[in-house]
Amino acid sequence: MALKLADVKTDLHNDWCPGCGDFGIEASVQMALTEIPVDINRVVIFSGIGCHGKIVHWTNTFGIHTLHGRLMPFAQGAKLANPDLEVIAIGGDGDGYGIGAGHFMHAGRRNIDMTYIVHDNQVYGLTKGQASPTQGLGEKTKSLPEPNINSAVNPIMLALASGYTFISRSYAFDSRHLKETIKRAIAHRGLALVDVLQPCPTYNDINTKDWYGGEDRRDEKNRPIPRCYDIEKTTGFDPTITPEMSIEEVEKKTLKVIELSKEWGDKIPIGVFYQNERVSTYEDRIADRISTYKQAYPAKQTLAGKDARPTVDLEYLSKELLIS
Ligand SMILES: Cc1ncc(C[n+]2csc(CCOP(=O)(O)OP(=O)(O)O)c2C)c(N)n1
Ligand code: SF4
Ligand SMILES: [Mg+2]
Repeated sequence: MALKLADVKTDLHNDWCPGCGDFGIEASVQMALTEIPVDINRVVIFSGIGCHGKIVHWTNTFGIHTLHGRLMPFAQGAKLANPDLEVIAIGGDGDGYGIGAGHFMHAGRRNIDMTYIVHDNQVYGLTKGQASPTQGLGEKTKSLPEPNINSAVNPIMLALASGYTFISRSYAFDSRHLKETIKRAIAHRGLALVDVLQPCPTYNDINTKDWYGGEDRRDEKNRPIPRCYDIEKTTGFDPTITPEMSIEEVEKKTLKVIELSKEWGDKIPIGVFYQNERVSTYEDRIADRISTYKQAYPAKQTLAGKDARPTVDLEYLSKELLIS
């Protein structure tokens, strides 16, 4: 039976600030869940620590609010223990590109079949607006005493260099685009990144809803000129890398992704930048070594007998691990 929006929302009190882009992301995640062919009892959302992390409290799926920067170890562990789950990791830009950057990078090398959505508001919202790794050099939001002394990381390039096989960007208040991007990320077989540009009206007074919407610049009919443009719709860009393509074609497309990822400011590309269908998933690589993995994965194995005693011989294990 198709799910309704009310089925995937909880009625807990929401304390995000009025006008926060987190609301747009929450609505798009929930709408996407009602439109994909998945048993909601198989969906698990993991979140990091930050304002974004509260999304698990307000979304009616299994949900685990993890530790700051440790979102990916939790989410990947669950998916490997039970590959039948639909795992969605939802983090912040500080959580994933800052303290959790090592996990962000190594997750790309594994290519586990799951989705990673990042609330990218260029600040550490929960801890009162310090510059996050995506805030540009020299920018001074109202919460910084001095302009930012560090230059920004580029999440699209970071993901490309790390091996993510689906790399996309969307905007929190373009709910149709974001919802469709999330659906495509979930459908992709492999690790999918959705970097979501998200206004934080409380601490980031530079990248505001008006700024993204282009209210500060107008065309001849006095209409705002939005900054975000859809790369696939406006330029006909096709992000897919198929197994049949030659190395030269793959290189050409990858260079185009790098070129697009550098655009920022007056024109900000959104959409799917890269979808590589040539790379095996980590689950496939394990199954190549352990032929029973997909049928008898760890979550299906008995850990304890009826007497609650472990079914594995722990004494043997501890002797094995003993360093003499
Ligand atoms: C190990 C650890 N270090 C630092 C903190 C403090 N802390 C909590 S949230 C946060 C930043 C959150 O920023 P981001 O991930 O961008 O999330 P946002 O609040 O912007 O959604 C920090 C530094 C913490 N909770 N745990
Ligand atoms: S501090 Fe910023 S990110 Fe956090 S809830 Fe408020 S507006 Fe949203
Ligand atoms: Mg943030």
